Amino acid sequence: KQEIRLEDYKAPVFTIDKIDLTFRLHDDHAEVEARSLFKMHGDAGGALQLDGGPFMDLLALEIDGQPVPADQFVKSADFLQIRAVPKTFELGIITKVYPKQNTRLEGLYFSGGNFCTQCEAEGFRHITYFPDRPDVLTRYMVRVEADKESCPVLLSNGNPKESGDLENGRHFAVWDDPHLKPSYLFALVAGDLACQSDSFRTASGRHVELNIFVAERDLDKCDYAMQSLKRAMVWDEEEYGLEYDLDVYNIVAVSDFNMGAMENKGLNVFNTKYVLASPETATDADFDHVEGVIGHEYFHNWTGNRVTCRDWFQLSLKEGLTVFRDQEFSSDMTSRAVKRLDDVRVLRMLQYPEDAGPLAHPVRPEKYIEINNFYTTTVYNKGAEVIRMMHCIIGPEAFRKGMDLYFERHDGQAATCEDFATAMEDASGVDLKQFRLWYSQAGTPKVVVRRERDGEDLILTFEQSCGASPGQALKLPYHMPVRVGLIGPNGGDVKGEIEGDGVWSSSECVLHLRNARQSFRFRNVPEGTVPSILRGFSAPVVLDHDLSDDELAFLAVQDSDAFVRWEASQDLFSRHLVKQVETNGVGHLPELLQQVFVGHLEDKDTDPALIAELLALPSEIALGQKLDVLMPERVHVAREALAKALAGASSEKIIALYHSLTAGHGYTLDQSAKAARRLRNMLLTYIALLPDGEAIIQAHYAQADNMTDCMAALTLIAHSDFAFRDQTLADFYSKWQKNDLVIDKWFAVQAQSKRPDTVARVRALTEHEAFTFNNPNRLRSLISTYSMLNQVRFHEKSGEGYRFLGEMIAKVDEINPQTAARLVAPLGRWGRVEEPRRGFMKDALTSVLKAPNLSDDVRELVEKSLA
Ligand code: HT7
Ligand code: ZN
Repeated sequence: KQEIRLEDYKAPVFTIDKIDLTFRLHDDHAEVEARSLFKMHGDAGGALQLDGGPFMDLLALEIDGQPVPADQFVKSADFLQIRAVPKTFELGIITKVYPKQNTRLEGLYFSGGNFCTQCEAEGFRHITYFPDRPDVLTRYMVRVEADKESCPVLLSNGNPKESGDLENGRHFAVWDDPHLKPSYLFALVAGDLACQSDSFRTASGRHVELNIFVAERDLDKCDYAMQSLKRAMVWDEEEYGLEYDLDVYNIVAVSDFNMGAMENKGLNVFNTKYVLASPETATDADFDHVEGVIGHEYFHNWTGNRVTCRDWFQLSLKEGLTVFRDQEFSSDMTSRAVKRLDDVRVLRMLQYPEDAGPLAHPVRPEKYIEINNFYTTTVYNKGAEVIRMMHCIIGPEAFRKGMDLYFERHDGQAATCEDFATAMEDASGVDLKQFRLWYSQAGTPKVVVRRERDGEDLILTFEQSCGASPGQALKLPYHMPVRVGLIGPNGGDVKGEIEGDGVWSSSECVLHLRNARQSFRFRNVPEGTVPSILRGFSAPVVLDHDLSDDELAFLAVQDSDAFVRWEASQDLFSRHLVKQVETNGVGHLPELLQQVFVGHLEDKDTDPALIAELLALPSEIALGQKLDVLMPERVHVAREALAKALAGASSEKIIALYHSLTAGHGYTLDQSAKAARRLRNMLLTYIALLPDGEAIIQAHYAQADNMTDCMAALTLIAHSDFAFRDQTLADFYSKWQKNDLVIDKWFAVQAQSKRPDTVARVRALTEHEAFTFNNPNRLRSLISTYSMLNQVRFHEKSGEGYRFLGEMIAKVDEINPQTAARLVAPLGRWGRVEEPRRGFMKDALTSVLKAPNLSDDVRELVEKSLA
């Protein structure tokens, strides 16, 4: 495959006025008839080139009803070229495809007894020959024909138009989508599905039928998704004035899916993981994810569908913006403070390593070989941070005006990131020229802040820098918003008159950093005032400050900003742990750490969900990132030792708080009940380290009446040497073996175990009767959990973890290249470790390259990872 470059973008030469598609679905194949009205613009030398895939047969090709002679077209594995076409014409194509043989899960495939499609990014070309690019927008009319008994449900995009019976026990349905759309938003589903229905009336009075289609046995697990959908519809109307624009909103849940969900116009296809939820089978985090992903796909209807992307380099235009929108929705539905911590943690754990490694790329990449490899945490999560910074820089009112302007200008079009930034600029009057570097420069900037006193004044001096990334040696300084507050010696907010590029609003200010080095003077700041810097994590940077341990302890308790409180606690723990790791020490528990920890335990004024996060030690992965050289074993040992010391020093308080949270809490999904569970389950992680912890954990597991509590205990049991460990895991398996999503948890919990035998057990689990290489959820639950989340056991000094992952990548690649490619990243982090690990990691990558028939997807990432 050839590299595609942003700088080579050319507008399409052909547009399509409309397309009529007919799908004739059969047991072992599907026939697809496509009739499209083409119009040529400018001069294409008369030739028409269409994208196509290697897995379909061409049965017929006609122009204006006349067969195209064989010498007038050329067909290759990935295109079809017709030598000469008129200026306007109807193109008729019949193709034959094989859904049951499609294990790649793109194009038309079969999952759980149902036909379904996945066309983003380039799946439509595996259904028919077409200009499969997002800037070719057209009107779709789709007729689906299938056996009535095996496929009673026939769905496509848009509104239902017609349906009826055919001969031989078959039937049909016609769907009409009045909105222009690119081919990646096309969808079809046909099968035997049960349906939960509801309805919604939009602000302007449109009646919308809402349906969630699932397997009959899962019908009792759709309520939360339906309620979430209705909440999302209200939220988008209230926050952005955006209404739904069809008569039906259909959601289908399928169990074999490469990603989380897909925003096809009027017919979202979801991974079951983000639809199905009941208290017995889903954790509180699962419920939150269902709400977030349902919201995300719904919000795409405007940010992605009504305004789509001009080309795939602009992917973050829809994904970064829609993640920002789903984050804000979830913040409004749950706890804004805790949601922000969750999002920051994800960014640091997944995106920062990507941005620091061989696969680093800008939010708007400049080149790719396989676009599926660019559905990354950089495009999604850093992309959302870029939108969040714009929101912070221009303020919420101007941001809303900018969104209105963006829709006014680009509704029905395929737009660019530049169009979005221009709309924000025009709406606010703020110059975002320098800010645009966030789209084009890769890497996580580092910001060093130092303090000086000058009489009554406090001066903060910031220095920003950003290390080299692949293909980008030197970086220019970014425009970044840094939210700052000042906490006076008595714990209250101080407001110091500011000199420099910053604006106060109520108790804090936004500093605009634009230079490599820049100072801000705050006038009349009382002695003993502590600055609270980067509130709300207002820019995705690594901050280096000069606050003392005492000052951190002060902020951890006193700051009115939840993010800085949490960050100060984390910094305090990290400082101690990094020292332990670097000196290979097992020193005493510092008094200050214990005081802060107890302060959090005794805090009765803060949301218990936030307390849970304040009590958490930095993860092994977060600690690893603070080291120049990753020492996974030492990190693990030091962290366990600190946790044990903290638990031991406050055992009575921990156990008392744990029991107080048990009392009086029946299971509900209220925010307060969820918060109590979060805190109680965090306390349980400390209890596990106490001498009498085993009994409490066993009781916790036995008494759990919901999956949140059950998994909290099972995770600790899986880590442990408890005598009942293996039996508990076996019982769990036999209880839940018919529920795929719960069995995914069973695999994941074992993959996360810190026990020394984990790598052997994970390998053995690939032979388990419930393991399959064909289902992406199952693969992720075992292999990604192990290699991405279990730092100490993945980085076994023997290199066994790396060899295992290399073998898995090659094996999965034969079945599903997209999913295989998503397993590669952990092996690319060899620059962070020393020999012999480094050599073992490179060996594992090299062995993947030797696999016969390696896909472009995997090859692109492995080659970059070795570079
Ligand atoms: N926009 C959707 C992307 C997606 C996808 C991409 C490549 C391969 C398979 C895929 N399934 C879904 C998901 C989203 O961001 O909403
Ligand atoms: Zn998305």
